[in-house]
Amino acid sequence: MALHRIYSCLLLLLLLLFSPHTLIRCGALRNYPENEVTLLDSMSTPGDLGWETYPAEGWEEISVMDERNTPMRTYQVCNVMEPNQNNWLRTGLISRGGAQRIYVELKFTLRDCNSLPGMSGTCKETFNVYYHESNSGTAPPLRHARESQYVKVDTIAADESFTQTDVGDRVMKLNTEVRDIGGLTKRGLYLAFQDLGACIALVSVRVFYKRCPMVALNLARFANTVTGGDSALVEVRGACVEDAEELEPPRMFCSADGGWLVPIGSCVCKSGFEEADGRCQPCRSGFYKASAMDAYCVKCPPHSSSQQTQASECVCERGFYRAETDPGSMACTRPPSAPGNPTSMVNETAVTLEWSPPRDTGGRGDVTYSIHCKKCLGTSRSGGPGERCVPCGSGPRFSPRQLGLTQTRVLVTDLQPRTNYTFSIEAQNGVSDLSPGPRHLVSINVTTSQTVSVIVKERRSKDSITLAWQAPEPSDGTVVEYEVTYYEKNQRDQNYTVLKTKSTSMTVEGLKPGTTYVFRVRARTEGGYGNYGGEIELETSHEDVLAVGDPNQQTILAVSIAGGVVFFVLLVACFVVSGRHCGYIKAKQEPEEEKLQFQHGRVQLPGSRTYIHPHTYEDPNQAVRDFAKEIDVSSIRIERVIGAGEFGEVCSGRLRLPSRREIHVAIKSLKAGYSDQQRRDFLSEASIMGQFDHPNIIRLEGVVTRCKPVMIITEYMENGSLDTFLKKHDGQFTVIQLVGMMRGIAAGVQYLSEMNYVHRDLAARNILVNGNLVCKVSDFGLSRVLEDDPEAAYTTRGGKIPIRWTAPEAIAYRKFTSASDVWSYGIVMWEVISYGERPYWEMSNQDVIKAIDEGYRLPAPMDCPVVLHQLMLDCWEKNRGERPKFNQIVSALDRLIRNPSSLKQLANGTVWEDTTTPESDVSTVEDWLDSIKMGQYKDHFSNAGYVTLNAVLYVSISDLGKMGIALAGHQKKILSSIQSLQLQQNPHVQV
Ligand code: ACK
Repeated sequence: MALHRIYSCLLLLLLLLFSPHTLIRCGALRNYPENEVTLLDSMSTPGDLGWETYPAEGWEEISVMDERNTPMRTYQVCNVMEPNQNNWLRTGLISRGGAQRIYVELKFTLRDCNSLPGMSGTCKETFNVYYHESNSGTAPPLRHARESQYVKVDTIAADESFTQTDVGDRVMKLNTEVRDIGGLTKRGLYLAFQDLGACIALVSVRVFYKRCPMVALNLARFANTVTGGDSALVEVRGACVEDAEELEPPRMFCSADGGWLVPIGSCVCKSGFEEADGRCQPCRSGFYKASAMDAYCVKCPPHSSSQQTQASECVCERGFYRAETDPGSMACTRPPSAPGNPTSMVNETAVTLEWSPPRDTGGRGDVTYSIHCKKCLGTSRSGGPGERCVPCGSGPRFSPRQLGLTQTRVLVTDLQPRTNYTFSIEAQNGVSDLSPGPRHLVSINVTTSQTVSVIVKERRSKDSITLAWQAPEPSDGTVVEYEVTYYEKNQRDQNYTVLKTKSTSMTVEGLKPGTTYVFRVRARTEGGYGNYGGEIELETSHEDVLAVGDPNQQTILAVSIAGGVVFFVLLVACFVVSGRHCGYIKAKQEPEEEKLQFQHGRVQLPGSRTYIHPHTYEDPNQAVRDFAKEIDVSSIRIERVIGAGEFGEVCSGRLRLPSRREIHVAIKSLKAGYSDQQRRDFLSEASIMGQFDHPNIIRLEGVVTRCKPVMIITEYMENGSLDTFLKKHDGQFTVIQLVGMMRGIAAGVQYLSEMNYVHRDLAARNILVNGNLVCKVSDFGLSRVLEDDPEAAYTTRGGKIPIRWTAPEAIAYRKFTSASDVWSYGIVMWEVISYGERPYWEMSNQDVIKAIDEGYRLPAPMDCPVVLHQLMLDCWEKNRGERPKFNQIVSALDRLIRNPSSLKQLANGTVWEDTTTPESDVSTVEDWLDSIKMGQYKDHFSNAGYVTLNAVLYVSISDLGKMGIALAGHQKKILSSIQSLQLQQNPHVQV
């Protein structure tokens, strides 16, 4: 016993020998990541740690010096020679700082038992970590430590244990392991370390929690946020920075690993401020920003200025104005000058005034004109001395109007004859009313002349009327002639007749009997025509008026009807022609729609196979007969239930068809009490699946429809659906294996798209995985495709859509195409790389739609090669025409598989590090295992049949388990080396 103790002490000394070397490097690198808040760091604790130990001869606190000769404290134990070790070490109370989940980072060295001669089973290579939560600051004494009092965190094994040779070579084998402890509720906790007989130096213990560090984004500040207790996201409201206001409430999500995700909404700088370096800065003088929605301050417009900084508008110079409706960006303007060159043309008691626009419009385009009218009575002409002028009042009529004229012309009628008028024309614009200055007018004087006085009827007969009128009073000009105009009442627009005479009466002949005519008379003097002296309606006397309608009119009617019919026929023809034309153009623009038409019409494109929609069959049973083989129920043996579908159970079983070997199958059955519609929908999946034949599409074996229950039989996929499979094997595949899965799915959907089939519900849950990791697309059907999907949500337009997987155009207006399948495929890629993580985590569907619309895209999952994330982003192009086609996706993935080193560059900016540095020239499994110091597993590999390096490239973590390699550290090391082998070269790798 004493001998054992001495030997252990010797080993401990060996640990100490090279601990300082380690500590120097650890100590020098003590910079914590920004998103980690350290609660305890044994290396930064000054003086003794003074942790409690039990028993006394167990863990021991040791001082070592770092490179700056600062003493550092570590705990070591090395009772490897003595059996039944149970050595406890416990920290003081560690306050949890409000976090519900904390992380424990342990740095330690561990002695390889194999390198200690004669250890006969007492030596261990692991230790246990426990914790105890406490409000009071007391912990159960270690002397009586029981598992019910301390909760076990994990058993810790070393990735790197060291040997005697390592000690001699002073090769450092420092292990770092991190474990998390969730669901904490009490004030603090104690950590305890249990050694059962290993040789350990616990170099450093650091306890921290994660938070999303304070950031400013989109002019909003997000405070330090402690991450959620479970893996859920914490939604955080941002506060706008100074002088900014909310455009849409800024929000972000703090992820469990301390990263910010999915910014939604933003702030904008208030009016008078603009964004610079993530802050809002005031506009300089001479500049302004009118609205928060404007991006930047801009120079004041002409004739305005801002004397102060942070101006939201510029003030107009003297004499310049801004109308109420003028935007702030418009130059300040002034009233226009007076119009120019007024002219008049008098016609008896009417006058036409014309003028030219003002020389200066005041800088505006909204110049209008108003006419001011004055009537002057007196001896002298037009406004001269001795004349009395008064406003015209409401007598004269202005055409088109008196105020707000937009043309430079107006007709004034109903003036008094032989009267002097003064018309003043004023130009105005949008700021005229704002200017206190005098108005700018131009005036013109006008004198009116004479009108023929009232007409009277003298005589009438069946075909003539005699009129008489009085000559106008003597005026400036003598009457040259009179003009008599007449037309048949109500026919004015069609036909009127003008007659001339020098006399003051006239007989108009050739009129229709019993018909009313309208007559007007005006005089012409040397100065032009006067006004008409009113109208008179006169009727010729009656005679034999035709009883039936005018034959001409009948003809017109007949022609109209015939014309109408012809017109209608033409209209219909045009409509048909234009309809076809539109259809053609649309088909050209939307090749997918063109395809759809073909598929519904069951037209096969030459040289290609096209999927036939079961709805194109009048009898859906015929579609089932055409595409699915009827299987005799006696060939099927049901073994067990493996799940539940919408229509009934899913079972696994065996199918033995005559003269074929028995195969493993999945059997979906239709539960009792179904309706006809349900039966049709259920079987529609078979009539769709039965048309496909591709290694990455689930294969239909047949259907049972002649007896109950109705069944669909497909090939059996040992590993079930991809999402559950990935979650179950988190982190256990090499990136090449993951790319291989993606490639298979892409090849399957490429085949579907070539068959013109749009899946609409691509998601990891609808992909099945067989025993060889081959992924196959499943879940075909009609209405049930989405009804069946628990992820599908009702949209505002009705109908269910799996929002997180669906392209925006399909959500917004149901534009489902192969391009929208590409979008969903990108999401499936993300699911694969993140091992079944839920896309957009716990965000609500509404938030997802909004974030996508604002341009947000899912970030690269952990350890995701940059090329794969880029391919995902390409699949998520907003414009569906810019997304890659499935054949391009398959080729891209093939290139990656052929050239795995292109996967080394990770999206987080780092490069895949091969930590195991296998010999580059290894050619056998034995050499390879030796090169990574795992030679002890040679027999495990050869017994399991892995005799070539190529075969090793397929090994998964579950294979290692099956071989009997159980230590987590060793599994990790071997898999990581396999990944290196794959990534470094191997063009022959095929998954
Ligand atoms: O994730 P899972 O194990 O895989 O649970 C679901 C369940 O049935 C309901 O759909 C499983 N499943 C469906 N089709 C098959 C199949 N062809 N082979 C194996 N499992 C299947 C699916």
